[in-house]
Amino acid sequence: MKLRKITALFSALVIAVGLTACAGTTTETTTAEGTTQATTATEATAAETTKGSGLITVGFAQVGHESDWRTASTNSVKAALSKDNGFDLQFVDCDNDSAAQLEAVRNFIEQDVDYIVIDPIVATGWDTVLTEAKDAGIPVIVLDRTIDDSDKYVAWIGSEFTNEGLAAGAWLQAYAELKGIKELNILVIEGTTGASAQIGRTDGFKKIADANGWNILDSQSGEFTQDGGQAVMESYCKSYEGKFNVVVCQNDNEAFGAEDAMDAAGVTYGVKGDVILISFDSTKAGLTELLAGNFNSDFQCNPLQGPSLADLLNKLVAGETVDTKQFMPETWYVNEPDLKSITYTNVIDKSVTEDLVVVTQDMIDNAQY
Ligand code: GZL
Repeated sequence: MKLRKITALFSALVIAVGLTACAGTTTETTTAEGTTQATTATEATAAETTKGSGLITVGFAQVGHESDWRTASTNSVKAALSKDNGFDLQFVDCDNDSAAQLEAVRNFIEQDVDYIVIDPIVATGWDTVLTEAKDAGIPVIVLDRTIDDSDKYVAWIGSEFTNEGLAAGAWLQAYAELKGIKELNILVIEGTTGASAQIGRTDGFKKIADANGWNILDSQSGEFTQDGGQAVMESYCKSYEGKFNVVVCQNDNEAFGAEDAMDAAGVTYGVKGDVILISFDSTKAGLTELLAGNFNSDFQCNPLQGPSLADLLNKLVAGETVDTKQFMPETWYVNEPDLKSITYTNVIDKSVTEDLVVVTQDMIDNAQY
């Protein structure tokens, strides 16, 4: 059995025990001039809390349960918004179904919850229901993925996905130069079509691919799932046999599926293989594959947003000003020590140099998801 499958089993047992993990959050507000530490006023006013229960009622419409990352996100929010912490959490798993997610939000409005939290499956189609929430006087907070066609929400906590894609491209450029790889023929397994994570990672990586004249042979959605990643990679192995030397998976679960497909097709990958394998999320199972040399790099996307969400809600209840944008701290993990950092131009046109971290067993043992 693959190392990661054993680890995944262990991790599932550990999570089942109900470990709660709280990662710190770097609070930054990105402005046209750059990233600054700032507290930004918000229009939101403190909602009456409790509805008589003494608890803050929060309706959370979660994407689904498609990946290890999503499980960690759900566990982080449930642990932080517990009754002991003063919350009555109404949780809905929307199973990657946008219609179900809109219905869940409308039900929260009907229930007259104090706050609504949304992790939007896709980035568009939100303005109508957010207008309904605003008209009902219910503040909305967006978590993780972004809403790109409406600003009717109080705050957002998550990651800069385009930067994640740019970082992966910048690493591949430096890695190829270091290894003397002149020609890059790339296959991409995208996340859920229309999700801001899929859009950002695709756009960011493609910007660097285009600048370097790399050949992206194909780019199809694996829905952020292991089955999806395996199905797409099986098709790729047939259509592009012997023609590719890089696979980019937009999350670890797709990469696990891609590994299984390449194993079956006799394609070698990772540090000692013919194909460079790049992933995102940096879950415990993903970092285990990275340490084993099956992945070449893994770009973290931090799901542990629960504590920051609870802090934000408590500030809103108290009528305090809050940060309207909070970015999660993230690390770019690699297997080999040769490259120490990467430099690229980020989404606000700033040249940034960011460290690369060589994964260790100790990091995996202490990983929080
Ligand atoms: C990204 C998040 C993505 C993860 C996937 O912030 O929305 O969705 O990268 C998850 O693992 O399914």
